[in-house]
Amino acid sequence: MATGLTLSEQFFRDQAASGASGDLSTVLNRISLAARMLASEIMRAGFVGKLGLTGDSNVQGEQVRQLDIISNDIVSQVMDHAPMIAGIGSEELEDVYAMPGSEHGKYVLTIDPLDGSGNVDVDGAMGTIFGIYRRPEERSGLPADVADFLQPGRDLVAAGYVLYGPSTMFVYTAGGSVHGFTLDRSIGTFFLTHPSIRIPEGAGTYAVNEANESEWDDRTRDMVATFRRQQSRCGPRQARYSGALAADVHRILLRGGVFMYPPTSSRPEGKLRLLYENAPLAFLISHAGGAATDGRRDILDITPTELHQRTPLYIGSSGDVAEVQRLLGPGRD
Ligand code: P6P
Repeated sequence: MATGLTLSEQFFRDQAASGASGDLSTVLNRISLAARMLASEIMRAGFVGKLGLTGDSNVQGEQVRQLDIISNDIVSQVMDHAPMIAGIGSEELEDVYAMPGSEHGKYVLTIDPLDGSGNVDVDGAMGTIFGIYRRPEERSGLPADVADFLQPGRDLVAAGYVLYGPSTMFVYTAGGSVHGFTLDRSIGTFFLTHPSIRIPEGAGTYAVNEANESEWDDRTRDMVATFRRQQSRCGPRQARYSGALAADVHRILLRGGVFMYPPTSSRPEGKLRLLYENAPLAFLISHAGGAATDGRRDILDITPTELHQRTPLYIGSSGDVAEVQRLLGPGRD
C-alpha cells in the first residue's frame, strides 16, 4: 500500500499557502472524486458492455461513445454538490451547463471529460483535461453562461489532467508547482509520486499525426520533416503519438519534447479545443517550465470568442516550441 502525501493534503497545503477560502480545494477534491469514479468505469467498461459508439455525434461532429456520456454525467453529478462552481463548459455539451442554485459560485469549470475516448476499445490511454476560471465579479448572482468562459488561459486559477493508463495519475497546478499523484486503487487515494515536475529541455520525443501531411502547408511539412530527419536544433528526437492528448503531453512533460497539432486544409483552425484542451495544458506546462503556441501566439494570451473554439497547438519543452516557431517562420497568416 502506498504512503506519503495525499492529493487532498496537497490541496490544503496550496490553500494554506495562498490564504484561500477553501472553495478551490473543494472543487479540486470533487474533480479527484470524478476521476476515481471514471477510472473505475473505464476498468469495468469491457465487462459491462460500455465500450463502443452510441450512434450519436457531439457538437464537434465526432462519434460519441458510451463512455463519453458516462464521463460527462459523472462530472455533472459530482459538480452538482459543489456550489462554488457556477457552470461547466464541456466538450460533450453544446452550451454551458449552468449549475442550478449555484449562481453565486465563484468559479467555472472547463473540461474534456474523456479525451481520447477512441482508445477505449483498444485498451489505450485516455485522459480528463480540466481548467478552473474565476467568474467576473459583475456576473455573480447570474446563471453561468458563455461570457464567464471567454477568458485567456493566463487567467486560469488551476488546471490539470487525469491520465487513465496502466496507472491513474492526477497532474495539476494551482498556480504554483506542477505535482503528479498516482492512484492507489486498493484504497481509492491519490498519493504524491512526482513532486514539482520540471519539463526536460533538449530531450524526448516529437508527437504529431503524420498521416495528415498531405493537408499541411509547406512550412508545416518542412518543419515536421526537420524533426523527423533529426536536423532540428533540438537534437535527435524519437516519434511517439498515442491519439490521446493527455497521454502524449504527459510523456513530454516527464521526458521533454513537443506535441504538435498543426492546422490542416480540412481544419484550418486546427482540431484541438482552446478552452478545455489547449489552454489548461498550456497553463500547466508553463508552470513546469515549458511553453505552448498556436504557431503565432502564446496559447495563454488567446482570449476565446466561443466555447468550442479550436486552435493549432504546439506544446512542450520551451526550446522545442521555440524551434517549431523558428521553422514555421513569423509570417503566418
Ligand atoms: P487525430 C482525441 O480525439 C483528440 O482530441 C486528442 O486527444 C488527440 O491528441 C487528437 O484528438 C488526435 O487526433 O486527428 O490525430 O486522431
